[in-house]
Amino acid sequence: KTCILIGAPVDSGKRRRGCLMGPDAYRTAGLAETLTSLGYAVTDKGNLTPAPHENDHPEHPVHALNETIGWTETLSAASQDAMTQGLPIFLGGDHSLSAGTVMGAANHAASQGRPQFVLWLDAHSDFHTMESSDSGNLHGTPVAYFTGHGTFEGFPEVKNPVPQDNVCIIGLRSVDDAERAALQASQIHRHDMREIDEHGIARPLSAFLERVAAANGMLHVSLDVDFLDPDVAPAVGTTVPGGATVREAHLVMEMLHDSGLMTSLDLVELNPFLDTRGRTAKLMVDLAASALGRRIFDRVTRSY
Ligand code: DIR
Ligand code: MN
Ligand code: MN
Ligand code: MN
Repeated sequence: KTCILIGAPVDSGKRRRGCLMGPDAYRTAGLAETLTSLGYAVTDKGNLTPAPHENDHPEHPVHALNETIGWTETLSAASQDAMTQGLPIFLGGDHSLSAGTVMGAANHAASQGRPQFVLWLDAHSDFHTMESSDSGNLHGTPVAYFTGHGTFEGFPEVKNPVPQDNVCIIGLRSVDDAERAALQASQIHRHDMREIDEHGIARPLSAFLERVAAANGMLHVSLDVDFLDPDVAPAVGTTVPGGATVREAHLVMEMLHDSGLMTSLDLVELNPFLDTRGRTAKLMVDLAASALGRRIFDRVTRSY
């Protein structure tokens, strides 16, 4: 089995800079070596660049719109292509990159006649449209884009929108009024931190994985650094207290591995400029390792 590392130094999805350093931080933290030690063949495609695009106007209410459109074009093509070669792992880059990576995965799934599912691990739902976003930051919009919710003028057409019912968001604790209303009116499966506190993180994840398996679906996993508690993962521009613990996050990853369902993965929003001695980068690499089979002991029975 081959893992394909794709550097996506996208920094256009919000105003605070630094995510462009993410891919090299993952490399420095030993991602490729870790996956090799787990028995994978690893190909590193290096860092991509956005497709040619118009200059952005500094006064436009949507920040760096054209650059993000360029990235979406590049990444959707790269994602669709990599899906035919192995398991792509996108080294972000901010969360606007998932507009492209999920679209490419969904195009590939459609070509196989299989449904696409998305697991979104994030403090935020990223379900804004360009109209509903107060910040004008496109990293808050990819879920709306790839589900076909709202018009994304200038972006590539979404030919295979991911059905809302195939999207599961876990870790929510920062959702504004417009997003809450839109989410509640949608079929997206949403699990906030209170639900995790009350029932544990395994319950919503198992239910989702069973649905993916029953549908013979492809599963894209998008892991935002701010899913994690900022005490253990400080290197992100949008920290929100009360996030997932190290063990909750590893359990999600271990269950994903045991399920055998994950077909593509984003590691997003790491801002190495904000890290302390690489600890967030190292934790993200450790989580990727759990998702790809690192374990404490073998399990006799499947745990999902
Ligand atoms: C935030 C950004 N909700 C916004 N979202 C983040 O700009 O509307 N997503 N940080 O992970
Ligand atoms: Mn996000
Ligand atoms: Mn987030
Ligand atoms: Mn659900």
